[in-house]
Amino acid sequence: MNGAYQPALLMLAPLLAEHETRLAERFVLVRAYDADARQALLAERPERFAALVTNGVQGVPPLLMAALPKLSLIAVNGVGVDAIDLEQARLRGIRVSTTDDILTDAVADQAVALLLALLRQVCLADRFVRAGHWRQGGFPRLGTSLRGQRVGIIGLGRIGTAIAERLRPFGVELAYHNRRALAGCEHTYHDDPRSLAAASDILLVAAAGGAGSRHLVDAQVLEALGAEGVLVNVARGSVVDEDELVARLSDGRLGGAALDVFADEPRVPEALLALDNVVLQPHLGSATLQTRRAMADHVVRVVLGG
Ligand code: 8YV
Repeated sequence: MNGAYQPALLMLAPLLAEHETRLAERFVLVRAYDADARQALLAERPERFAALVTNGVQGVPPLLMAALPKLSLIAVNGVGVDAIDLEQARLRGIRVSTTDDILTDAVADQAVALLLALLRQVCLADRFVRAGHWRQGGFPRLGTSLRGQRVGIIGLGRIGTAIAERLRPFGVELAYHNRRALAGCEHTYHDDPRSLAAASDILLVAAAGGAGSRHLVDAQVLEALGAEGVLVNVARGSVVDEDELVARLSDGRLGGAALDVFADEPRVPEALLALDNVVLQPHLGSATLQTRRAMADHVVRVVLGG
């Protein structure tokens, strides 16, 4: 559209370059990835924006949403809507689109990868080899078998169910906690996360974030999981009381944790960095090329009105 009028599209998070190129054929892309850039763009005709692209973590700051009078579409490159003021969107008739089921497999794969990495000490042993310690003697600690473990899943939605399907062939016992029991579900239901944790060796968090699930995994749940228990979180850092988690991992009241998500990303509590009983990832649940391509394809389709 050389020279012709092009509407503006607000980008609060990037897409893959190939997808941004497709969007740039129809829109002037205005990128605002940090608070300063967002503040600056409000001074420049905020009524330009009828649509914006964001991701699950960035969401849309409520004040920014309020300052965009013509906004009618929020296209989320992800499934999480916990960082979006859905009530404001509803009242203003703003459509919020997500990538639905597209990332389910990738996040479920990541959960299993993290769990095995933790139990089999993959990252720790890798550090051992790189540091040259093997020449002084074999790896000093045995790992833990997954077979026979009791796995409790907090949040048996699409991703939680995909995790359960992957774990079944490993010969684990599966149980779950949701607000309500799922009709026809074969796994044991616990109406309270504490009782699930008490009956689990491994607690796996796959619940949606937001006010409703904030600190669902609190001190009592972690206490019930106990010194031999391990926590895996691929959902949102906010679902777990992170201070409690860090304190218990540090003094041995909790056995270990594999974490893809944190309460205040990209800040990771300093104390975790020195611990051997944790596996830490920079929020990579959906981060495969195939998945991110499929997610971005969907976002482009939605923004272009397909
Ligand atoms: C990514 C996620 O953070 O979908 C989500 O809610 O947390 C992740 O897939 C992100 O949205 C990828 O763009």
